[in-house]
Amino acid sequence: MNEIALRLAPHLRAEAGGMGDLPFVLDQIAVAGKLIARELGQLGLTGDVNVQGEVVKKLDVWANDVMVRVLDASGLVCTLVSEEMDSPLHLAERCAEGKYVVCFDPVDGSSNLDVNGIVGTIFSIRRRRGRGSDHAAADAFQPGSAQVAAGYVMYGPSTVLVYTAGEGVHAFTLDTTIGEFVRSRQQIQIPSRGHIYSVNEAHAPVWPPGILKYIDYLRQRDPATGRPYTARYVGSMVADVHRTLLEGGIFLYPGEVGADGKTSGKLRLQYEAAPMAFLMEQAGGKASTGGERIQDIHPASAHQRVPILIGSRDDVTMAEEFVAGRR
Ligand code: FBP
Repeated sequence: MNEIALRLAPHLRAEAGGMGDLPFVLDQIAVAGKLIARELGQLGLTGDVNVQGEVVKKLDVWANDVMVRVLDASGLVCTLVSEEMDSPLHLAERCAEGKYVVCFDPVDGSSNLDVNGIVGTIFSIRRRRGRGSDHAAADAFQPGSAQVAAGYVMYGPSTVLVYTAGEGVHAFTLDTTIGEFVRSRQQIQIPSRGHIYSVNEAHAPVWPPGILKYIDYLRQRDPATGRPYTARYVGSMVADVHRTLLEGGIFLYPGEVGADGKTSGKLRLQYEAAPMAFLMEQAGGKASTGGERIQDIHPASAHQRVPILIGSRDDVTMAEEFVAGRR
């Protein structure tokens, strides 16, 4: 077995072909993942962080700083968009040479932190369109289809980095004995249909009627059509999408209808929906709002929210049929 080829960095270099210096940016994100994994490990040990809830919250900010520092240090990134930063951060001194825009959610699923649940870091990389700081604003708002790489680091029983650079989806598991991400899966393909649905059903009263009908359809008993599906929901998108990627089925965070005006769901396009959509499509799956392909949406703001249906191709297509009222 060729050990070298299994580590992330050499793997990225081996895959580098047409990726230019993108592997270096991905490797920097892996470094951030290791640092955040170590800090999460500390959290568990101290225990006092859980009691003082607001200390937990600091981890989002700390992880954001780590991501900013490692991406700045790459010298290749001009603009950063983060869940933890109100507006895009342009690293002016980097924009002369910096080729990339990185959107990220430093700690996704943060509500799981104080119960020692699974959280993750989600990232999405796009190439800059222009040179110099006057392009920086436009560069921060590109559709998902402009992504050159995307992925997540999942902090669970083991720390796993899953990414795509347009050549399939690969997974690396952190071997804490050598401090290296070692390849654990390559060319991941999602089953065309699954038997698990994942959604927060507490929001059902404000779901669009098509979603209500669809979930009801999945719960009906009909072995001939592989129903009923079973339900799984961690409440951390990284954990729920990771399971869906490996086992098939569908994860949904639908839009909501109601007096409170929240119509576009909760999850953010730039650093949650679009990167997961790129991954899922690369694995043979699908991701839409119920009507529109997530990757085609042009972001109007850094923190724009979108409804998302993501997972196995046949399951998402079926859900779209219900949303469109064709079933
Ligand atoms: P954060 O990035 O602020 O943690 O929010 C995103 C998220 O936690 C997702 O990971 C998860 O899928 C969703 O929100 C859970 O929302 P809800 O609690 O409404 O089910």
